[in-house]
Amino acid sequence: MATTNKSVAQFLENIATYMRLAGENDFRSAAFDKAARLVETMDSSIEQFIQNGNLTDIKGIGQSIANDITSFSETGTAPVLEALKEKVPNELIKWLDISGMGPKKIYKIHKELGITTLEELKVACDDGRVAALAGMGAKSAEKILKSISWMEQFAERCRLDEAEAIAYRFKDLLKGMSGVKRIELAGSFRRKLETIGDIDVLIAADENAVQTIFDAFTTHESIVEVLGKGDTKSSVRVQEGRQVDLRIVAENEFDAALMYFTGSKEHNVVMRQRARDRGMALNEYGLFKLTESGETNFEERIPVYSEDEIYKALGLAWIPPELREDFGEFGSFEGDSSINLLNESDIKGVLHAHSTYSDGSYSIEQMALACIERGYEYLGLTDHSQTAAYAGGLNEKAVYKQWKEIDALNEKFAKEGVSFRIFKGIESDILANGDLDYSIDVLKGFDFIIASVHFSLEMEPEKMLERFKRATENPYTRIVGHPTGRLLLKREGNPFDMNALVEFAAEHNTAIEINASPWRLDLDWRYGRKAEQVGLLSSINPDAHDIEGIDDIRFGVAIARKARFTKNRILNALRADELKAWFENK
Ligand code: DGT
Ligand code: CA
Ligand code: CA
Ligand code: ZN
Repeated sequence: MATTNKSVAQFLENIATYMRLAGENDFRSAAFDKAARLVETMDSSIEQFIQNGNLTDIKGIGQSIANDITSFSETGTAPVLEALKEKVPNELIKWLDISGMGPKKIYKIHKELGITTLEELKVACDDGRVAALAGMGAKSAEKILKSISWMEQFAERCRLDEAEAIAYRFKDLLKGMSGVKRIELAGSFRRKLETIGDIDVLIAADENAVQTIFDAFTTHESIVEVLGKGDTKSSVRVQEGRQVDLRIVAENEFDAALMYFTGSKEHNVVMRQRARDRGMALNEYGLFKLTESGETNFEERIPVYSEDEIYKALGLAWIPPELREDFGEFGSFEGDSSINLLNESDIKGVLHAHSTYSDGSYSIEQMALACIERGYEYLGLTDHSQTAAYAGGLNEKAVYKQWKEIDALNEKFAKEGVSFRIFKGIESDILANGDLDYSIDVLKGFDFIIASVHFSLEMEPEKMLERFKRATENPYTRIVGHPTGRLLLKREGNPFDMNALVEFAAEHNTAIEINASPWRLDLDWRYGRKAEQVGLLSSINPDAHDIEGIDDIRFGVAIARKARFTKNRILNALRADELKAWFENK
């Protein structure tokens, strides 16, 4: 991977943080902080200096830090950082996640009270020891406790990408075992909820294989605790902190169980009622007739053995798992009616990606080649705009340079007969008053513009809506980026009236992206019905900062399905020429 200004800055900041956690001399850590800011904001690429061996030509970088940077670019770390990591207890690193706790404060509490774990910290906040420290007081102790409980609440769920890694690990482990007939992931993971509580695995297996399967499950090396082990269900906790439930059923009960454990609870409630209304009982074992007194008659199984057949027996077409939230799906799938949801294979190109021009890790050409390799037909490159200095935003000069590079690459593709094109885009900051971040002369040179808010996120909701509206009606804005600004399980988004923006964007022929990064998944799928009603267009945007990031598109497609999008309302399901025409039509 290329060494970017951003990655070097992060590395240097990391050293400064560790130094403070280790209680080292303030001047030293401050020097690393200063160097980090310097590298992050300088307008040339640090990689050039590394290659030329003249890092010390940069004013403010001395020989020692230059050596650390060189070592980082060669090995991904440096001896100074590794030594610090030996010194600082691992438990203390967790304290950094407590909002409002900086490394200096952490070191002070750790040192003076002789405590290292979160539990010890909670007790010390409770019993007054933290409050008694110089410069702390009762208010600070209370604030720390509140932040810890906030943090722990978040820790009860995880992002979709984290859940996916755990879920696939167990699916891979178990699917090939002898006696396993079928295996599916159920629960909120199958429904593709944006955050996941626990992971549910369902298996149909021969009865004599059940114990061996449970044994393999509960002894996997990634497990830290077995929470329960029975004849049909076992639960474990994995090292990432998540719970995983495995249920094993007989083959003829698999589909009813899959439907039941896919949920949601709210969806199941409606399904059970529909069964009752038709003289039947639906449960995790199957669909049964009712006795005369209205009890489930387990002797009289209705012969339906797939989800498809169960839905049909209840007067519905098969409902895709992503929609099973009792959020309007019953109305849309009544009888034979259904929605032909977007599929991953409908996606023709990649919009919203960053290169080394701003805070991405790869060159434009590397990103383009990665798109080609994945079978995409175009890349809409959108580095950050000039106000986003912290992310290496492009000044006008850099924009012109980038356009030249893109023209040259497009020419090269054409000459080589490669049917692929790069669109000149920018992720323009939306300034506080709703303006875009360049003069009109520059704005009109882009093929398309994504307009995003990156600062003053905490604005009054009414003012924020106005800010977004100004940017949305701007003739150069084609797509609004990550509208709430949320970072899942970390930062709440701005609570402005999203329905109003969805309506406004549709009226002004401007799309709102579904940011496919598992940190964002923003537009939230809950606005999907409004979007459908007003005909809002969207685009499944990976917001890729590196090559792997491109593959986040799968999360975005899942959320788009949850939001009821069909491919005719998705921009990057268009072919390159169609998309270009749409870009030009505002
Ligand atoms: P999560 O784990 O919080 O992200 O959400 P889910 O939906 O995966 O919930 P979970 O793991 O508690 O249960 C999985 C599914 O099993 C759930 O979506 C529906 C079904 N289920 C579990 N408990 C109940 C229940 O008490 N009543 C009904 N109707 N369904 C249940
Ligand atoms: Ca679950
Ligand atoms: Ca569960
Ligand atoms: Zn952004």
